[in-house]
Amino acid sequence: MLNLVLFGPPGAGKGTQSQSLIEKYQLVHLSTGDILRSEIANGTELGLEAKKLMDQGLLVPDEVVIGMISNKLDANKDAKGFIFDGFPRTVAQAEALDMLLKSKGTAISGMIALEVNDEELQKRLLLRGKDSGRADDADPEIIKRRIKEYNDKTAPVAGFYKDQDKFYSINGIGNIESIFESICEVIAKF
Ligand code: B4P
Repeated sequence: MLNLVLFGPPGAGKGTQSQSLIEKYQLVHLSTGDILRSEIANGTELGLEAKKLMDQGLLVPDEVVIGMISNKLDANKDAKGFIFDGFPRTVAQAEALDMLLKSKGTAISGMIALEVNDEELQKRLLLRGKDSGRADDADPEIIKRRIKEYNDKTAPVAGFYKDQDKFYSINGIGNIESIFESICEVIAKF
């Protein structure tokens, strides 16, 4: 099974690259951001709680996203593999994911981190904010807070996979196709 964690700060291109990866490798795409936005769109209780945090650029509690991922893994028992996009975002989420996959007799194949500097992230997210309707993309102060949340809580997740010898870093600046090729070269080494 190919189980890939796509990692990087907000706006690094995780969602963008996932689209091409799921097609090429026939993986099930698990984006916690997309799942949360669909809960919001459906007006569920979980969605209403998540929206308050997401609109401020803050992370949603670990137990909420871990529960969502567990349900999705159970719902896709015959998958060839998974691409985890935007998850795990904390070390507690990474530990929970390891346990969930172990209980299903599988494991993470590798983490690929897209490296993009803060200035480029700001530029990309504000550009998307012009027509995405996403409150968290519209305000430079909220974007700064998302980047701070990433540096404080999410960046340490890289160390978790480095310790397991599963960490690979890629330059996330440049054209989308050449970044995709670099990711495929890394996957070929798994
Ligand atoms: P997410 O939905 O995961 O999204 P993201 O961080 O905004 O972005 P991504 O890296 O996928 O960027 P994209 O490809 O779209 O998170 C949103 C919020 O949900 C979080 O802040 C948090 O509140 C909550 N959340 C989600 N998961 C959670 C978890 N596990 N735990 C707790 N809370 C969680 O690219 C961005 C833009 O850049 C696009 O417009 C794209 O077109 C452009 N772009 C991409 N690649 C480019 C390139 N190479 N060059 C130029 N532009 C590019």
